[in-house]
Amino acid sequence: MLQSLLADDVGFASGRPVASMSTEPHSLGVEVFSRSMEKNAGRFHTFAGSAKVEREVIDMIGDLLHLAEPFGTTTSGGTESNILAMLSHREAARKKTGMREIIASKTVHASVDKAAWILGMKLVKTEVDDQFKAVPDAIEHAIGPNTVGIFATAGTTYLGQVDPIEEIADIASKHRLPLHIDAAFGGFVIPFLNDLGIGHHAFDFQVDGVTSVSTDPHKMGLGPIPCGCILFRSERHLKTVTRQVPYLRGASAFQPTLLGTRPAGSILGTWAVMKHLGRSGYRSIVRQCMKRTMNIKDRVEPSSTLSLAIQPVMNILGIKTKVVSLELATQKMEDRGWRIDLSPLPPTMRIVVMPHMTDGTVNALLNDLEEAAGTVPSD
Ligand code: 0PR
Repeated sequence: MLQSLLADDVGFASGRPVASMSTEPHSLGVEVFSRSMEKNAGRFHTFAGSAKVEREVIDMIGDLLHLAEPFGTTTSGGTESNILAMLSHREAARKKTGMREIIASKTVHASVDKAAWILGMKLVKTEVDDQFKAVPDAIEHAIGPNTVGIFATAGTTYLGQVDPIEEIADIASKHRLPLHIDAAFGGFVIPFLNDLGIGHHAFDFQVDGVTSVSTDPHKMGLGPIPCGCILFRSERHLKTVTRQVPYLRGASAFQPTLLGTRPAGSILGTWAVMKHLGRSGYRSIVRQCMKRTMNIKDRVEPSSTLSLAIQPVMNILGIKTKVVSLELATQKMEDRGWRIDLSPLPPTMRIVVMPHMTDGTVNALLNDLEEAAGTVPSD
């Protein structure tokens, strides 16, 4: 019965999901997770070994993001991390009265809107430039007496763009505001782009003024879902989001997560995948994804029916149509079995070139894209 119910799922092995930020998790992570189903990361007193492993995951991610002594936690993903980051901004400014405000550009992920909604805060959205990057001047202009923090993105959901983090960090420091970087996707991509010489972006704790960074092993880290991570530069910030659970003992008594009971297995799986792949493993995965991203770019650019919204910064592309409407072309792609997104800003078909996309998939995708975008509307 279950198998027949699941017949409608479009798995990564089919190559059809082309706008997902997650992928088939590395088999080692799956193996470790499947052996660890009973383990609860909300009870680290009982699962003290798992707590040590979580600490090592945090340290490894700290190493990746240039923070020698990270204070943080694993989370269920980018949404929870953004909620925690915003909570830390709110709690650090408890003395401020009135509606507390967070500033972020329009391209910030939907989970930041959700965080503001949950936390009873106001999200003030600022303009982006013609490359869909946050505009530092607009952010500075939006700062007012109720502002308690700033969010910027390294690897935007729609286009994989990186905001000008250094300039935004200068503004945050000048106004003594905390700055959170949402690198849910980019955190496991940008360090390797830097290694490969494909682009250089300072986006993490290397930049003075950045107070927290989140990144998700369950996206380009190839870890099993759910595994996100948020790191704070100082213990003070982590403490602002930590609550005591009175009846629990030892390590479980102080919880910085939104969740109580949560799987330790995906954290353990992530540890195994990170140890196994190492920097060189991730670097070759990113190299491969970027090669395929450039293959798509090379076919779209000269096309008479398709165009790119911006030059790809990482393995995410926003594709526009020139003849038929974007909605129609996207629907045709869906009808052909592709699982693709329609982004609003700018209006584009969104493609995320994850490791499950092979050269064959890319070729088939482009053939279908050219056909879907090439039919005149009256056909
Ligand atoms: N930050 C950025 C920049 C993201 O792209 C995403 C994920 C998140 C945070 C949230 O991460 P989690 O899904 O791990 O909580 N964006 C995904 C995507 O666009 C999935 C998604 C989509 C999540 C819509 C929430 C949502 O409301 O593929």
